[in-house]
Amino acid sequence: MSSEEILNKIRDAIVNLDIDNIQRLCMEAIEAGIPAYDVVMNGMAKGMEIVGEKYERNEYFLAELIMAGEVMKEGMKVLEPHLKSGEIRKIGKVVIGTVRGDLHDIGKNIVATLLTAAGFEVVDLGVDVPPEKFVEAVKEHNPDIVGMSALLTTTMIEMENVIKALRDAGLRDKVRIIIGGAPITREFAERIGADAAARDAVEGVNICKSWVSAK
Ligand code: B1M
Repeated sequence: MSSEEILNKIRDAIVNLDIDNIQRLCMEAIEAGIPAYDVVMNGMAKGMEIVGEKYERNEYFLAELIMAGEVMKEGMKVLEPHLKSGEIRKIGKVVIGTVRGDLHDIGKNIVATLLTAAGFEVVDLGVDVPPEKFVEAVKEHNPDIVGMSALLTTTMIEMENVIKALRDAGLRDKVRIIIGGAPITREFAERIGADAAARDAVEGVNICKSWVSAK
């Protein structure tokens, strides 16, 4: 089977909510020499996009969204050990979280995993993170970068609240801020005073790498 065929099977396993076979397929991909990184971005993430489209067309409902998230997490269990960096020296520190009111964490987890694989120390605050918790984490961990994720148009505004809270605490200029998630645009990032917006995890990691290498 070609790499493309294996990746398509993994994509379809997400779309078909096939929790029984996702780990086996991910193992097959690794054994076939496909980088774990490609399995996430060109297999599973593609499947999640299709699940989202089906939800929009009322072909899938909330139960299917939850199940698709679970299938993706099962696949990640196989792939994560293959994504981890062997580096001892860390290239920078990132505090990351999904903003208040938002429980979507699959994309944020991929970003955190790929950042770790790229050599960053990552402090993951989880989901539904209020601005005060971002501020506390910046005080405690002194990161180079703060990363925020939001998937809902109703929660993206929380990103601005985090930036305001960092500004009020005198911490805004000590960190670079990157934001991401399906509804996030460059224009929005500029408007709320973030330093960058990333369309996907790969772009996000590249932006973070460029910031620490320019230090
Ligand atoms: Co929700 N949901 N959901 N959901 N869900 C969306 C986001 C939605 C677009 C579906 C739709 O209508 N088409 C829609 C939002 C509409 C809107 O706001 N305009 C929606 C809705 C409405 C809801 C609920 C309100 C549904 C309800 O209860 N009626 C509810 C809200 C709960 C809450 O958060 N308070 C809800 C709940 C859920 C589940 C819990 C069931 C589940 C999440 C499970 C989980 O995360 N653990 C879920 C899912 C799975 C989705 C979809 C189908 C998939 C999201 C996902 O994981 N994508 C989603 C539809 C869609 O996005 N097309 C949808 C795969 C992931 C790899 O992509 O997260 O975009 P993504 O991350 C990418 C990039 O965006 C980027 O890199 C990642 C990898 O490349 N990125 C960053 C993300 N963060 C970044 C940070 C960075 C850099 C890059 O730097 C820091």
